[in-house]
Amino acid sequence: MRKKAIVTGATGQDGAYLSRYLLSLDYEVHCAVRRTSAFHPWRLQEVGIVDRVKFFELDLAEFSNIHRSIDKIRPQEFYNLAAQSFVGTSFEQPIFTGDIDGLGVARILESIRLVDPSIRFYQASTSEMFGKVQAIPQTETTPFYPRSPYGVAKLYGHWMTVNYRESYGIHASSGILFNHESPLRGPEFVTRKITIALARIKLGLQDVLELGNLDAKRDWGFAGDYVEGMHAMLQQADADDYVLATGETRSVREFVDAAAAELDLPIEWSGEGAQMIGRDRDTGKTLVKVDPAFFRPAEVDLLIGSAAKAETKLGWQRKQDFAGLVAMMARADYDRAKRA
Ligand code: NDP
Ligand code: GDR
Repeated sequence: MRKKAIVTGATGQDGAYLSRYLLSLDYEVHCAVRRTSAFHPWRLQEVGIVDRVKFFELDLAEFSNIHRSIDKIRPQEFYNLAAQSFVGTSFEQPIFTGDIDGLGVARILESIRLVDPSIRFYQASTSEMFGKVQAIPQTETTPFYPRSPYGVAKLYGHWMTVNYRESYGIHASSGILFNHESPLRGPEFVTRKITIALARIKLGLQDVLELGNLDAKRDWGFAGDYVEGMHAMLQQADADDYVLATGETRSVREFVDAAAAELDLPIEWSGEGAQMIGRDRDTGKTLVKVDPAFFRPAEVDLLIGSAAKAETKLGWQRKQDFAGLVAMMARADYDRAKRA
């Protein structure tokens, strides 16, 4: 019999890659989508699976909806990828973010406990829980210190996952994933914002790229690699928590440099902090400048993870390196901008 999986957040970046991966393993994939005035499963279309998954309506704000869906579908595995996932917005919508990213997890776990405690559960936890980092690199045992309403809400979801595992024996795992990107990344996140803007600048469709904190450092991997780790966590005899990361960290400015080089737009930097400017080395034209509007009330300055436990216990390995990831994203956005 085919295994059934529910994937929430299926219309998001990870949802598309995970659904495609589960289909490749012959799962019956039930994609949860929330009702909107216009249904746009563009990522599922881009990965070529929109006709191969089953859709059903689900909102993490509604307990009865979650409970009934689990009861009706009766999956063996439940992947919770749904979230208000943009850290910047969480400062503007802290209560909504807490409801979906925190309490939403409790609603699912409670439904699983009531309907069928043998359903295996994956929670999309995050390196944002480390926030003001207490150790370098960060591992499963590094103390948490979230720096945004998003990080705080995700920490509640993480501890509820641990608690339901320890209290009720539910096979509930928490993947503490560091930033992972792709050509399917939302355009508001810094990597995709950079590749979209530089592609447009290269084609003469835009003048300048405006960014916030250029010194922030992230551990950036490829989303396609990370969804394989999510699945591996649910195949273990025992549930547990795992960090997925590359073990390398780069600044936002380094990401800009790598994407610009890929598009043959060499950048020369001058100034410091909020005064920093990136100019075209050949023409002197300003290509990148800082806009304080993109700074956050509290920042996570340096994230770098160790995936040693996942590598040893799950046999997980990331395949895509930083240069390959940036090139893939820059090329995809250049081709998209040319077609538009
Ligand atoms: P996206 O922002 O691309 O996708 C988020 C998904 O959640 C979308 O499908 C969205 O639906 C859905 N969603 C939002 N609110 C609700 C709700 N109330 N009810 C049901 N669905 C909802 O995120 P990613 O794919 O990048 O990330 C997946 C998960 O992993 C998220 O939980 C994120 O917080 C977490 N994470 C991501 C990391 C990353 O670097 N990408 C790193 C660590 C954790 P809609 O399309 O309708 O908006
Ligand atoms: P992050 O991703 O907050 O790490 O959360 P984002 O790409 O938004 O920011 C990364 C870093 O870049 C700095 N930055 C900017 N960010 C944005 N969005 N726009 C800008 O113009 C800009 N300029 C500088 C930010 O300040 C930050 O330091 C992502 C999400 O996917 C979360 O859901 C996930 O949990 C974490 O990654 C791990």
